[in-house]
Amino acid sequence: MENVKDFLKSRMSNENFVKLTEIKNDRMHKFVAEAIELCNPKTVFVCTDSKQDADYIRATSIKTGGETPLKTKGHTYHFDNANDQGRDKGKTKYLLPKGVDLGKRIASCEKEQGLAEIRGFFKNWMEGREMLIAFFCLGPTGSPFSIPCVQITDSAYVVHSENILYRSGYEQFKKAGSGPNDFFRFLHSQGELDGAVSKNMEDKRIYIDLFDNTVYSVNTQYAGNTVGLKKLALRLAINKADKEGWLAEHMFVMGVHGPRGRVTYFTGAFPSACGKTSTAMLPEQTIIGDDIAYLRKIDGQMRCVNVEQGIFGIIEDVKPSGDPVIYKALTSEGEVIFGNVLINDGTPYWVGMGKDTPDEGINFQGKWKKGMTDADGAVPPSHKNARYTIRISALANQDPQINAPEGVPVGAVVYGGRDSDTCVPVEQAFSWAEGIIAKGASIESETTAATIGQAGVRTFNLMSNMDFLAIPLGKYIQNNIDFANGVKNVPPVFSVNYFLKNKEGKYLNGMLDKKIWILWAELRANGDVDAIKTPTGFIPKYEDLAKLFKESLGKEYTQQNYVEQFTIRVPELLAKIDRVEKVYRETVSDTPEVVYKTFAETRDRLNQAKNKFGEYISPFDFLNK
Ligand code: SPV
Ligand code: MN
Repeated sequence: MENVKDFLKSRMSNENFVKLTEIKNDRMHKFVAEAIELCNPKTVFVCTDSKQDADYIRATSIKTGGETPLKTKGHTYHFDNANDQGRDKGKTKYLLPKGVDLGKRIASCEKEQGLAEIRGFFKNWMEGREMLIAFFCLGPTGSPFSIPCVQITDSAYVVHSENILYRSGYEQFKKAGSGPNDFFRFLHSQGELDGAVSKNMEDKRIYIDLFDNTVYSVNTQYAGNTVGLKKLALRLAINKADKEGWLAEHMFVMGVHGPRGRVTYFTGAFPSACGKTSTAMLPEQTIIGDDIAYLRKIDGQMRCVNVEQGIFGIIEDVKPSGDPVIYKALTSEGEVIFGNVLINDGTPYWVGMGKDTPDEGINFQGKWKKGMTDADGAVPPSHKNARYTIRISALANQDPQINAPEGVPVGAVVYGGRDSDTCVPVEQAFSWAEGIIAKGASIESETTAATIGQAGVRTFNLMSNMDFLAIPLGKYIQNNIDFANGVKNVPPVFSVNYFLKNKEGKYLNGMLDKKIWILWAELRANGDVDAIKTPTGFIPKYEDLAKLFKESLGKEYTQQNYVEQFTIRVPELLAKIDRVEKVYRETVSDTPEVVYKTFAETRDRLNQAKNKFGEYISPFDFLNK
């Protein structure tokens, strides 16, 4: 290409050319020009931050079949291919130059080879289609956290999702003039379509070029694989944060409301389906974000922002009794995209919505009827990973600080997991570093019978960020430990587990009990309550919980409930340490020594307690010692 501007002019309407070139960033022009040359679209549309452009995108998504309107005003639905219902780990790889190694847990391929392969997929693939170019900002605009981004795609559904989920970034780009150079770039094509659905699942690819801050994604539509600013950007951000000394985490951010109007901001990392979104949306608390947070040290304080402004949440089991805030938003007028739910008569339905679903309708695999089966067994009305896309401003409890450029102070960090028989519902770590290691770097989530594969299998998920790590695991852990250096008030670290069961397989807690664990952590973070020291951390005293249950949920909390839930289960805890340590010993070559030391110390404390009290230790035993 001789001259980028001339080329752009020759391939775009004057109106779109003017919109694009009002941003004076040569690097961005070049990225767009190369994408046009490669993909060869029929037309090009440039999105500004205007409502008119946003309306055009939504209308285009509907016109092209990416979305279909529902009865309620503002609602649409979208279906992905039956084999495109989640993030595709097998097809997601880092493009690494020769000599760069991220360790064996991180999938990669040789950069030049990978680029050639993926360019082959993009070649002329937008022929006859419109290319959409959109500008967004990760984090609030005009803030030390902001990362400007450009998304190029042939899917209006992708841009529409981004319009809901992210802050617009066209004006910010314009203001920045010829900079910045290191903005994130995303190129996506749906590939060949069957109706409006990507069809070549074998050729799905998500390739991440860390050295060029660019992600390529093709032959897929599922948002976790295509919406550049979500999990694709998280991978680039983890790499950038490592270089610049901050943290990019798979975390919610919420305001927890303590006594006398006090608000303490929590960040929390939980693997998928472990209660992260419903924690962030707890009634009477305020939400900043449910999925991705950036943390920086500013003037000796840990501060964080939500990278997003919307939620792409799991819809299964969202019902009025468990998630009243989001249920209300999803059943009111306003912009919502329902993904992979059951549609009947212009109305969306999902499993666990608290009312009967119809006996037939259409879903992600076509026409659906009750009792239908396929090779995997019964076909559910809505997919297990069916989702909704909505702005946080549509929720009744949006936190007023959501767009604060300087973020909010981190008052506590929570790591969530999922197990039926090991970890107590809530526990405070002994220190920041011990919390990072024994809570965050030891997260496991247990499969249930409802998910694919065997029930009861525990999956290791480092800080719940495992799928997105773009740096070696040991380095990532060390960065997290070191992040507390120079911080004046280091926040306490907690673990939570909402999924304990009794011997009969019945959950030991109600859906809203998580609120009590979080409120207790808020009291602890502010030094309002004492706690009981166990071999694995500090757990609540019975009286404090009983009071919180009564005041906040109007529930009687018995000593028997407490003992059942907070018994220290020594054999299971030892087995967990063994499992997690094995992962580090066998698959991570740069594990910091302090990780093994922490495991050894915890093991010693558990063994000592076992010798004194037995294998299953009531919390009262620690009190009476
Ligand atoms: C998750 O799976 O952690 C999500 C949804 O938040 S996805 O966009 O697929 O990553
Ligand atoms: Mn997530």
